Amino acid sequence: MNAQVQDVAKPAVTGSGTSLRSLADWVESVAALTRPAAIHWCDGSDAENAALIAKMEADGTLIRLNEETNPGSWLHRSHPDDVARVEHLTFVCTSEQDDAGPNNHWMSPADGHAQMDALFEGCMEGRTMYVIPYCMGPIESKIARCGVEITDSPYVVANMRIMTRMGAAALSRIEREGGFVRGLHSTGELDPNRRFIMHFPEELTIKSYGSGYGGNALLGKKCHALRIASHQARQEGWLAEHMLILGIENPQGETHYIAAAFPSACGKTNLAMLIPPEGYREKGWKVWTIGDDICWMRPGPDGRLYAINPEAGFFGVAPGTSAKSNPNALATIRKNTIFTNVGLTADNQPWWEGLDEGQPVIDWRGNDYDCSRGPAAHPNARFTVSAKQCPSYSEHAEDPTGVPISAIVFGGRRASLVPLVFEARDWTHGVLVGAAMGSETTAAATGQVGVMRRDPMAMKPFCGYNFADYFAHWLSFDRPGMKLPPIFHVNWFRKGADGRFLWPGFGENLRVLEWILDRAEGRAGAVETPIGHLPRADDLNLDGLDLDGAALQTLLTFDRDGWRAEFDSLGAYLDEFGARMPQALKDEHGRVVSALGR
Ligand code: SAT
Ligand code: MN
Repeated sequence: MNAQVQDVAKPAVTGSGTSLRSLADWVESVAALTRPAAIHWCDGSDAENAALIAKMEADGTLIRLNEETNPGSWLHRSHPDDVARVEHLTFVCTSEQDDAGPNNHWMSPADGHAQMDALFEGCMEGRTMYVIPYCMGPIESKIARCGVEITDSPYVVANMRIMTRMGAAALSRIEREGGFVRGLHSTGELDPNRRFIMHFPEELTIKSYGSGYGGNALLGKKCHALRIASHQARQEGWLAEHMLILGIENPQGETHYIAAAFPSACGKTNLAMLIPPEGYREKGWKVWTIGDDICWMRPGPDGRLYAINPEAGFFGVAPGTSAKSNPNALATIRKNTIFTNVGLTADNQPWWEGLDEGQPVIDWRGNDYDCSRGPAAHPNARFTVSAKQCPSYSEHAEDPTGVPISAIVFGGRRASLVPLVFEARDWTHGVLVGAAMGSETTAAATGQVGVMRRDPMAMKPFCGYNFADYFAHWLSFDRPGMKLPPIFHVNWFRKGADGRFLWPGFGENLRVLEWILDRAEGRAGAVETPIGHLPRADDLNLDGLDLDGAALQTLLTFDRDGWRAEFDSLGAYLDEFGARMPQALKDEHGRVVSALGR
């Protein structure tokens, strides 16, 4: 009788299994805790994906979209309470609270594990547990790193297959290397009161419960490639950053690469896929996409920083994506795309606010669309799609050595004060410019939208350790033998008195990027101010741009009084980190404050 009960309880196993003892033991221990009905080792094959998709279509997790207009594409409607990252439920569990810093929610590792393991206990009963080996970065790249995510969500498996190099090749690398980041995920009951995203950087471990949303559930993305990787990067001398990477090819055929940090839902995907304005296109300018969200950079033998995109796909914001804002994205998502929380047209095409054509008849919750009840698509509705489908995807995106970075750009969403662009005087000043970043909050995280907050280097939600140590790590790159790129700050979001954006943005941003690259080459002019070097109107190529003189004036003005107040508030922010804040950064702050005068 007993033997029979044990037989029934033992989960059926499908897929390869592993020869790596530490991985096999971990999977076994997770199964003992979560008690799934079955275990499947994912190989990433087309057949496996087709079977998962069929299962999800049958149970309503995925809804087939119009096969003619959107072949191979699906709609997923998440639970209405599970539509964004949950920063208030995201923890970094380090032995010492100070190692996580005031920028993170902290719990002791023992308490974190106890709390999570209580949630995971028996949570996969009746479900299949999927084991997903994945690689962040080109599979042959030394800069790439591997992880294994265990999840009970087939939606997560399908998304991880697009967003990472997932399956057999990753498993072979893991078995060869022996080490990997451990991620355990369950959608649980999708109850916001039983939802936590916990990181244990010292153990290279992630535990996530109660959400199926991208940033909370696709553990290769923010949890691994930023929070855990930032910790690894600090130990090993590299940088894991919330940055897009793009290549700009000039008419001479030379391509220079820029890494740019912006907070979530501030246009990283649009900038990474930029289409040059007509005048530039005619002359032969081209823009190449390497990545739209995450950048891993490390010094090469020549002292330059080399970057890879650890991801293999885009998890982009759908609303606002249009033929004007991002035609490359529209072309990318025409097939084989998973849409989450968009609306539907009468003929089953995906629809979101800002799309130029079509009419919604069903909203993201699955109700008849009624504009008085809010938008058709959730403001944080997303598409998941392979980067390979992007018309501007760079052939160098798969280079194992990465691409050399010629300029680093920081940018926030700032309605006032912050000019269109300025250049930091040197690396230390540039680190201060990154630390000073502020931005208005967006729908990518739950909570109020449009509130200004400090978001250093766009890493506030993603740095897996104390920001004071993070700034010190950035400063440490300025050493003999390094050929560091210049650092810039941009603001596409400045508004006039009438509340309208002053800068046209989108493709026209190339004008600013051209100035940035010319500065990097020592070719473009600027005026020096206490906050850095600003272009004069003559220093920018504004040919063919219809921009009113007063708007341009505002965009390029340095407002001394406004910056004094900004630097007072920045000083108070840096002080929150106490003695751990590097003196060099405080000194740099002091230098700018005295240059601003009283
Ligand atoms: O939700 S994600 O974290 O994956 C995207 C984002 O907010 O940047
Ligand atoms: Mn992001």
